[in-house]
Amino acid sequence: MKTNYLLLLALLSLALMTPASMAATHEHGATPGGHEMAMEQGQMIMLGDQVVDGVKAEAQLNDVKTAMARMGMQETHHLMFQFQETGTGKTVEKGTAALKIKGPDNVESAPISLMGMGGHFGADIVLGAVGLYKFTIGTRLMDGKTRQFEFSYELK
Ligand SMILES: [Cu+2]
Repeated sequence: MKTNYLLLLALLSLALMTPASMAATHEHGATPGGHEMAMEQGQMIMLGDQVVDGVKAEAQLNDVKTAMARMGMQETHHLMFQFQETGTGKTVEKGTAALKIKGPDNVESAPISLMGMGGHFGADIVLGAVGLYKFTIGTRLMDGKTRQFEFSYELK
């Protein structure tokens, strides 16, 4: 009984901490320059872009280790993707996306669902060891088609 209560408390505090972590990571859609906010927090790393079947995905990694550690959280990076219809140049805001991370140990993570947040999709992730990371992103966006994008990053 007591254990359950403690677990509930832990879950509640987790739920309460999520918005704080998001705010610390960057501003989501509150201003048109949301990404400039992000640049003030740690290092912004561009991972390039890739076009698949009429959609361009642009990936950015934001080093948030210091801000997260200050809040007692273990996440080291905010990974975000911006999708654009190549035909119209329009930013895709709706749809679902999931991420898999393969780390230097060559083990692929379970899918992490990405949250749509003011023009981009993102997640706070842990890159715990130096080495090469492969990010595989599966999407189902505006037209209901599935697409897969791949990015990589070497953590030094
Ligand atoms: Cu984000």
